[in-house]
Amino acid sequence: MGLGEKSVKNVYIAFGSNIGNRIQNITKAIDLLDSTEGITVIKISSIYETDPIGYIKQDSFLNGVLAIETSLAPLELLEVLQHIEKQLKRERLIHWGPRTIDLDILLYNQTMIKEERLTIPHPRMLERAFVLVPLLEIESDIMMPDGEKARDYLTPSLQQQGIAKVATL
Ligand code: A4P
Ligand code: MG
Repeated sequence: MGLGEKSVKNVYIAFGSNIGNRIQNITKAIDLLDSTEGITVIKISSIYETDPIGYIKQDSFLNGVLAIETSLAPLELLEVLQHIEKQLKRERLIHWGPRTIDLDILLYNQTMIKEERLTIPHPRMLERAFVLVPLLEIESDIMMPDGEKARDYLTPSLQQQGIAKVATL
């Protein structure tokens, strides 16, 4: 790295949509991300149709995971993601409820962050097949900052969660 050059971080982002034209919401969000200065989309997982977890009286989701490279700091990246959510007219009516697009930071290099606005690794990522399956699809050897392999969390009971590959972009 030369003087003045910003270091590039490897970051994984989960996306999910369960309102409107879900594929179009996802494609738009990815295009907006990739056209943001300081962000390059490197890999996109398949798109999975998934049963809602948490608040279950809502339509099924399309979920997936992106690998990006970024020179942005964690909170700068969070702001970009929230701005894109806003541009796609996401309305927060019900916690864990329906959304046109949800963009969550899963991993930021091997950094651990616990701040009011941002927790990395994402606190629920290891309990959710709709996150783990696409993440492992694009990065099968991915490690958690505590040295565990993400793959070891994909237990048979987690694989019971309804999730099916439906498309590739
Ligand atoms: N925040 C803290 N850490 C992070 C992070 N690593 N990445 C804060 C992104 N944001 C982070 O999120 C609330 C606040 O979390 C943000 O203001 C940010 O400062 P939000 O997106 O506004 O609200 P939310 O989506 O209702 O909450 P959250 O935590 O994103 O919900 P989850 O845990 O992601 O659950 N079922 C299926 N099948 N597929 C889904 O995608 N998603 C949810 C949402 C529930 N059930 C689902 C799915
Ligand atoms: Mg979110």
